[in-house]
Amino acid sequence: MIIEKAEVIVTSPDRNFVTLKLTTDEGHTGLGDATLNGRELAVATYLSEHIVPLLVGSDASRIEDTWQFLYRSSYWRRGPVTMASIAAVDMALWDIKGKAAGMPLYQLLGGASRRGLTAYGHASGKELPELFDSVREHLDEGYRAIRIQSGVPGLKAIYGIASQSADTFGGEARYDHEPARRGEKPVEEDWDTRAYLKHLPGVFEAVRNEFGPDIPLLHDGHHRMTPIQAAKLGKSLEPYDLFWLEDCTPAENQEALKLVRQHTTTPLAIGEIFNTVWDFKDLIRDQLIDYVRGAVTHMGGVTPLKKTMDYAALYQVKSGFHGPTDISPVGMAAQMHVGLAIHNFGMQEYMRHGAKTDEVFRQSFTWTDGLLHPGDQPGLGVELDQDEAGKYPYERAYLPYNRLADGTVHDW
Ligand code: KDG
Ligand code: MG
Repeated sequence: MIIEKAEVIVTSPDRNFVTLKLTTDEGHTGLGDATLNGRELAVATYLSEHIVPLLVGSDASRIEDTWQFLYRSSYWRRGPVTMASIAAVDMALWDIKGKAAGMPLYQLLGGASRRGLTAYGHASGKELPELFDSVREHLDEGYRAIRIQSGVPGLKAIYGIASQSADTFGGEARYDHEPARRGEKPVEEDWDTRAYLKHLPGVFEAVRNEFGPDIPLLHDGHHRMTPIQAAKLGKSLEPYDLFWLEDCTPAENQEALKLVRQHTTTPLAIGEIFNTVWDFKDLIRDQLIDYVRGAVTHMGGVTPLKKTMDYAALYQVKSGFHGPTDISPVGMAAQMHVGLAIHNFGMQEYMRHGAKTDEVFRQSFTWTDGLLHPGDQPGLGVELDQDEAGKYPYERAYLPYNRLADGTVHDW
């Protein structure tokens, strides 16, 4: 089974996506997601200039060997651009293998370990009434676990708050569809960690009082705290029984989590910007995290994500795969198959894509009673409508960034 054609497709229905499409001499096609939010063209170029020439003429059935070849032979390893590109190849080859075998990917990975994947949605609001409305909307949409993000008194704009995004962008941009905002320059937001630490426990207390003790609640600290601030937050949120506190400190300083762990039993999730199992190795071995936040698209594909989770299983660390809208429907499908197959599944993040995105990517997953299921189509279960994709050319977009009151750039 020889790869005859490799196409890199950039489309921007509700936001930018980069997709690799492989076609074999036997007529099978495979899709892979290579979207890197705000840096899409860097990956598209890496794919078309460096990877596509290596793929055409090679054996589509050799998934492990292709992965090792692309990872090791290039010498310059790792990093989000390289690993998103390798991920797209890996996903596309698994898609082809599934189609050739007539089986959904999860069957090739060992079959289903559960009926479906518990998924959490993103509730947010500048003030409590808006936040409560957003929680209710998510419950009505079937979510059984909810991430809580709130405005902070005195701060104008915080990443992750949907209503603020709608106000700022004339009611059109929704945070969930468009975290990387289209435009020539990134949007500047403001930040104050002391104000945030003072405010957030009260928000969780109010949410628990309103919605009761049972619903799993999550929160994303988005790398904004120092280790001792993160420890303080984890401790102050303990009465509200979080399912996880995500990215409490910047991910590159792994030592920081030792200090956080010494002070709090709030479960920790980290790794949405990690690229390989090496980024997770010490954190898992030293039991410094409870959930692996890697995404199939940024971790090099299905092959290394499955290996990472098998390693994590030795330490009772579970999955919490990153699932914002910048993971395309192709990437979401791939990690749903992995999540269904592994034993140590924890929780899947699920932000809905926009209507135009769903037209471009025809999907076969289901969302029933709070559970996602990738469906039983052979391969990943996603097809790309290239005519639809062609209607939406790339649009420049940047993620926002933060400055403190005195003008210092801060983690956002
Ligand atoms: O591209 C950046 C987003 O994917 C990220 O900020 C979303 O933090 C995020 C999350 O947890 O979904
Ligand atoms: Mg996050």
